[in-house]
Amino acid sequence: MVLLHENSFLGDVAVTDATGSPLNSSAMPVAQNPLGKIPVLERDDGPAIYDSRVICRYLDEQAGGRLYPAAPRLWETLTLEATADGILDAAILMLYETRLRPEEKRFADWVEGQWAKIARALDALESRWISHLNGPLDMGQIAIACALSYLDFRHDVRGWRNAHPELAAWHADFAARDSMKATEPVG
Ligand SMILES: N[C@@H](CCC(=O)N[C@@H](CS)C(=O)NCC(=O)O)C(=O)O
Repeated sequence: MVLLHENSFLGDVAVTDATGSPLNSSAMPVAQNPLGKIPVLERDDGPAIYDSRVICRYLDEQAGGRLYPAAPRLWETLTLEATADGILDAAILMLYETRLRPEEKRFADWVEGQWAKIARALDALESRWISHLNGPLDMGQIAIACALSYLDFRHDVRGWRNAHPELAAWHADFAARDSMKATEPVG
């Protein structure tokens, strides 16, 4: 959604809601994505495509392609996107553990193992990636900003900003963009 705002491409994509989980995929677009996950993008010119990274790259190309730079910077952009995706996957698994798993079956060490992945990723962003994050706008920055906003949304109690002041300052600036303000998570 942030990419659509940044590329002024909102009017070219119809957005529909879907909710579900590994315990209930009945409302998910499983015919379009056998993994039963959102987002999925249905296209007029080919089969449905899925996974945020695939969809974002496709939509950026359709919109004129300004959020994926040429190599060699591209490899950094894609690595940042993958880092954001990994943070989000771990954050969602933590949420499922407390929301979906019966209390007597919950495994605290496993949850901490997921948080440890996120914490290492945050450390890497703070120590190695600030200069890229401050460069020309790209999809890596958007993905990381969304992942950090998701941590605020679902795992605020972990206080990710405490040990990551430069990342926190970068995120504060980025979150003030119209595209981010228009797409803040609710619910
Ligand atoms: N790496 C995937 C992750 C997608 C994902 O986990 N989506 C969640 C959103 S809540 C979902 O659909 N979960 C349902 C499930 O895992 O069954 C992407 O970025 O598209």
